[in-house]
Parts: sequence; C-alpha cells; structure tokens
Amino acid sequence: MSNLRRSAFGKFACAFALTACSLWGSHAFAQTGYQPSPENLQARREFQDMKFGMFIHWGVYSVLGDGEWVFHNRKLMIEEYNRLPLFFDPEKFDARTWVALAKSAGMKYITITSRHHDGFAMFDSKVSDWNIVARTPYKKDPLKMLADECHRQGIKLFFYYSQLDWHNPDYYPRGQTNWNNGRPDHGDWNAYLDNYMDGQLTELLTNYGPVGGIWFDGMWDKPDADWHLAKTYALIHRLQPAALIIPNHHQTPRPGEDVQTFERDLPGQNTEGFNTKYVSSQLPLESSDTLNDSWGFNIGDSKYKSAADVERRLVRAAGNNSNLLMNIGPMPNGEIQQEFVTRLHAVGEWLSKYGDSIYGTRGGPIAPGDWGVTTQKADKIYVHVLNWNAPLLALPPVTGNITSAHSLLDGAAVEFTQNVDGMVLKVPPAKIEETDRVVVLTVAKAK
Ligand code: H79
Repeated sequence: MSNLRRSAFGKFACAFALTACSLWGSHAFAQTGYQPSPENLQARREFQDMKFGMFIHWGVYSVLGDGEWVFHNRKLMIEEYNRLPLFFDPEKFDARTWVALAKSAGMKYITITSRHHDGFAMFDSKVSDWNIVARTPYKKDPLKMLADECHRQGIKLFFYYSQLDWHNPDYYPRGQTNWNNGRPDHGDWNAYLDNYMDGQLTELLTNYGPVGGIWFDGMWDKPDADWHLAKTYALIHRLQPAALIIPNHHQTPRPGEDVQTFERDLPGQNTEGFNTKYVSSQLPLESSDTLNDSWGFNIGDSKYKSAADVERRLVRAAGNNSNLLMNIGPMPNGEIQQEFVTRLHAVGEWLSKYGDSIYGTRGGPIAPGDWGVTTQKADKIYVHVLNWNAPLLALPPVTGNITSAHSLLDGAAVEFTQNVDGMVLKVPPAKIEETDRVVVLTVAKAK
C-alpha cells in the first residue's frame, strides 16, 4: 500500500474501527474455550525471544512494480489481471540467498505472503489453479524451496494469508474494497471459507514442514461478516499446535489468537489511524513496518529507511515488549534490490554488537520515554539511551539493588547512584553515529 493510499483512508478507518469494535465485542466468532497447548505456549515464548523478523511481500503484482494493491488501485478487470502471471518468471529467485540475507540482518524469522488480496497462491495449491505452479512460466513452488531452506538454516517461517480476495467469485458479498472487476453478483461465502480458504490453509500446514504460524490480513474488508474463525483457528491449532495465529485485524485479540500485531505502529500507538490502542498483557506483541514506503515491490519508491532508523525501531519495539517485523518487496525476477541488502547488512552488523540487549529480552521495568527504553533478561536491565544529550540521566526506581553498571559496547564501568527516588546514570558520551548507547545494569537477586 502506498503512502498515498494510507493518507486517503485515515478518517474512514476510524469510523470503520468503531463499527468493528461493537461487532467484535462478543467472542462469538472466535475459538471459544481456547486453551493454548503447551507447544503453543512454548512457541509464543520463542517468538518473543526472536525479536526481529523479515516480512516479504512478493506476488504476481511485483511484475508491475507498483505495490501489492495495483489490482485495486488501477481498478483492473479480472481478465486483465489474469495476464500478469504469464510474465511472472523469477529466474533469479534463490531461497538460500533470501534466507541468508535474513540471517545476516540478524532476523530470526520470515513472514512471507502465501497469497495477498489478489488471491493468487504463491504455492502449489490443488484447491484452485489460481496459483504460481499452474499459471506462470516458472511452474515451481517458491514457498516449498523457502520452507526447506528455512529449516536448513534455522529460521522460522510464517505464512501471511489474505482472508480478503479480489479474484474469487465466492468472496461474496464483497467488502468495502469492492469494485466492478467482472465478477458475478452471486457467490458461495461458506464455500469460500470452508473449502477454499481452509483447504489452502490445510495445504500450507501440511506440505511445508513445521510452520511458525499464519499471519492473517484483510478481515477488515468485511468486519460484520461471519468468518468462521472458530473453525479456521481450531483447524490450524489441530494441524500444527505450535503454529501461532497472528491476525492483523487491528482489533482487540479474541480467543484462539496467539500474537497481537500492530501494522506500522508500536503497540498502543495509533499514528496510522487504523490500529487499536488496546495492548494485550498476555499475548506476544509484534510491530510491522516496511523498509521503504511500500510493501510489494514499487519501482518508484526510494523512501528508504536508514539502517540507524531500523535499529531505533527495533530497540523501541523491544522496549515496548514487542517484536519488529520489517518488510522488503523483492523484484519480480526474484532478486532483492541492493538498497535493501546494504541496509539489512548494516543492521546485522549493528546487532552483532548490540544483540545481547535485544534477543531473548522482554520490555524493561521502566516505561519507554522520548529519551529511550529499557529491556530486561535474567539479572540484567539494558538501558537504551536513544535520545538524551545531557551527561546525567535520571530514571525512576526499579525493584532490587543495582550492583554494577557498564557500557555494553566496551564494557567500561558506568557511574551510577541509586536510592528510593530512583537512579542516576552518568551516560557515556555518544560516539559519532552511535544509534543507541546501552548501559547494562546488573540487579542483585532478591534474598
Ligand atoms: O499487506 C500489507 C498491506 O497491503 C495490507 N497490510 C499490510 C501488511 C493493508 N492493506 N490495507 N491496509 C493494510 C490498511 C487498511 C486500511 C483500512 Fe480500509 C482502512 C482498512 C479499513 C479501513 C481501505 C479503506 C480498505 C478498506 C477501507
């Protein structure tokens, strides 16, 4: 989605959110009585430990270099869009390179579009021929190659799955993103959910080995529909109990859901106008964003975030007890543009020095502020000083005695005082281009 789109629907989104809240107030559509399995709870903890993931938007839309909403934005007809797969032949796609890039960036998981709102399956689906193997000259299943490679390289793989479908006639009645693209004015909604969608989810959770989870998107297109969530969620948890359900519906989580994700926002912030301010205290949290201003490959988008910007976002996410899922849109030939690669390498370089203060941590005991955030792990509190120019930093009290403080980067001792009112740190002066000054506090175990 381009920045243009985002600014255009801000107001509409608010009205939409209110309606959706009232409709979803009851848990009628969720997996009632859901008790996460031990494997699922373990997977949630592992998810929180990973902290940093790679989001990938890749589909036949990538051919046009105009983002993943191009079908809708250009109001194309079905028979016009049907030509796109004919040109999708990613001869340079190499799963090993993609997974290696994620690893070199310090990312621990990948979430890739198995199908976006165009409904086009980027995997070998028997449910419909609207898929990469049946319709493109490539004829292969990149998700299978990616899954195998992720398993080899120790990266968890999650599948993004759009519940919204602009192509299937059974997605009927159509939702608020509807336009006349040549579909008939009738369709079988139950068949769409129970056969088509659940059928594809069964394929994804059966043919690709252990899957990290399913990242749902697009339910906001029909907020008042019955999405048979209880059935779908139970199916997923039955097929792979450890697979996490991560719905991007921008609403309060419902039973059966395992992670709360926030699109282009930190948890609880709503700068985009479509996120909820409610933050679950139970579920793992995730914040998604994109490395430029588009999700799918956009040839005209050069608004790249700097490596330092990505690092700051990751630190702020961690300080808010959240993961960061950072997106790239690979090119239609299967290559990832150099602008993304250099930035991701730089972030990985940074993480090789600062990763201790991020991976495996949870949000720290001190509320995030403009100055920075804290994370914590075992007997350590990591004070991340992101935006503070004075030599002394005063912080509120924390439980337990601080026995020592040192700079993460060089291990040099950091002067501090602690009393009932809080603590004062003498922050090491910022070196040039230092994104984050991290002071490691060791807390004495309570006796
Ligand atoms: O996959 C990427 C985007 O294509 C997809 N989610 C990310 C991860 C996405 N599409 N749109 N949005 C996210 C934002 C949603 C905007 C909405 Fe609306 C505003 C939904 C409801 C109100 C636009 C206006 C769609 C319906 C009305």
